[in-house]
Parts: sequence; structure tokens; C-alpha cells
Amino acid sequence: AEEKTKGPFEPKFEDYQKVYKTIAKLLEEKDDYDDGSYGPVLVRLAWHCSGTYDKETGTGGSNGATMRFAPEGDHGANAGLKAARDFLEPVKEQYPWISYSDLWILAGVTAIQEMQGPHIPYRPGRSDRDVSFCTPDGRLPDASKEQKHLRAIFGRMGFNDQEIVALSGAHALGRCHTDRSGYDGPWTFSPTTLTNDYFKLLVEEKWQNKKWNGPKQFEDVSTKTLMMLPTDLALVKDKSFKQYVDKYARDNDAFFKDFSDVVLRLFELGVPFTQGEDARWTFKSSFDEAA
Ligand code: CCH
Repeated sequence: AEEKTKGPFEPKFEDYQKVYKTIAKLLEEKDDYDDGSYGPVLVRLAWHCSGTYDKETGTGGSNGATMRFAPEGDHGANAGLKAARDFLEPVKEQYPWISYSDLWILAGVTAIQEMQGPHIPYRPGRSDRDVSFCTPDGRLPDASKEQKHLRAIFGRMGFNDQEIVALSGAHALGRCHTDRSGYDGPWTFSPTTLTNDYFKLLVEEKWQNKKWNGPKQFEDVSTKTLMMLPTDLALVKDKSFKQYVDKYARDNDAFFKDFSDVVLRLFELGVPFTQGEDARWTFKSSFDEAA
């Protein structure tokens, strides 16, 4: 049979699902990092790409992968994210057709699903941009501040109070590192599994000022092994935020649904998609495959 001239490679759902599987496998293999998983730091990478978005100017967001470049990679908020970018480098080498910006967001989706979180529908369409697209420092939240700051920062991205609270539930995952942010410790007892424990702990535990040389943070009175940032506690101090904290503490399904909806939007901020919302895909996780 005569072979047709090959056009440019047009990756399809199956190709992205393969990338997903490769990332999932790497997550399983490289388990000697932090609490046993690169998952949390991958979620943080995807969030810090997206969270630079400014709805007024349309700048920032997950298009571009401009954190590859020194000005943005060196922003204080991004300290430590090189670990996540380096983790994904062999995946980029294996699938050179995927842009860094699509890959980093796909990795965030993979990490959430592989840490037993909800499915996050995904659309490709991000392209890498040069250093001139780096966003100015100061667009990501400052953990030493409170509700006014959270509303200003997340409002700039286009999120309301309910969405700010749902997004914050990501702090069920991972930990703070003194050599990155200056803060120390995990928020929950299961930092590599997504649950609504962050909300439960916020309402059920008593939090006291931690006595130490570092920046102001809080510790749980019962075990003194968990932490909350000033911005975390702002969610229970503020009445409007608190109603959603209570709701998600009571109802993990409601948290998972709202978390999926808002993370999907977060990850798409600033992307000039050519395909519509109906073109979103849902990837199978290792748990779906085992079922
Ligand atoms: Fe966060 N986050 N985050 N965060 N974050 C930190 C770690 C993680 C704030 C500050 C910090 C979101 C919102 C906020 C993750 C996901 C999200 C750290 C420690 C600080 C500080 C960094 C270190 O030392 O390594 C503040 C302030 C806000 C305001 O709302 C949102 C939204 C998300 C995702 C949807 C994840 C995951 C981590 C753990 C990273 C790791 O390496 O374990």
C-alpha cells in the first residue's frame, strides 16, 4: 500500500493519556522525596504558573511556561519549584511534541488524580513563550497576610470567596520548607492524599502561635506537628470564608466537586484555546485502571 505523506504530528487524547501514565509511573517510582511523593510540588508548580493571571490585562496564566526563565523562576514565591520542573524534564524529552506549558498543567492534573483527588478535565493548547512574557514579581499570595490580601490577589484572577476557599483545600497536600518559604511543616497527617482534612482541621483543632525563630505561623495544640499559615487561618476568621470552610469540612463530595470545577478554571487562565470547552478530556487514573 502506498504511504500517504505524513503531515505534522497531531497528538490526540491517547497521546496525552500516555504522557499522563508516564508521569504517574514516575511519581510511583521516585518515592524517596519529601513525604514520599513529588505530587504536592507538581500541584504547586501548576498553580504558580496559573496564579499569575491578571484579568484586566490578560497577562500571566498557564500559557507560556515563563517560569523557565530567571526573572520568574527566581521570584521568592517560586523557590523550590525547580524540583518539580526537573522531575518533568525526562517526560519532556520522551514527548518532545508537548509544550512545557501544557506538560506542567497536565502534571498538576495527574498529581491531583494520583493522590486520590477528583478528576480534573483538561484541554491542551498552551504554547511556550519567551522571557519577555515573564510576569512581574508579587502576583502570587503572601502567606503573612489575611483576607483583604486574599480577595485582592484571587479577585485579580477572577475568583470569588467560595472559589478561594475551595482552592485553598489544596493545602491538604504537601508541606512548607524552611529553605523555600521560611515556613515549616505539613497541614495534614496525610500530605500525599487529597482529602478535606485541611478544612476539618481548621474547624476542629485549636491553633496557637508557634514559638520559634521563623515567620509567624500556627501549630495545632494537640500534637504540635501540623501547621497553618496566617492566610489559612484567615479562612476561619472571616465569616464569608468560614461558611465554605464549614461546608467542605462536613462534605468531602462537595469539596471534590467544587475543587475540580475551580482548579479546571485556574489551570485554563490566560490560555488562548482554539478548541471549545466541549473538547476537554478526562484522563484515567491508576485507580480507574485497577477498578
Ligand atoms: Fe500553597 N503554599 N498557598 N496553594 N501550596 C505552600 C505550599 C503549597 C500559599 C502559600 C504556600 C494555594 C494557595 C496558597 C500548594 C497548593 C496551593 C507554601 C510552602 C506556602 C508558603 C512552600 C514551601 O515552603 O515549599 C498561600 C499564601 C496561598 C493563598 O491562598 C493554592 C490555591 C494551591 C493550589 C490549588 C501545595 C500543593 C503546596 C505544597 C508544596 C510542597 O512542596 O509540598
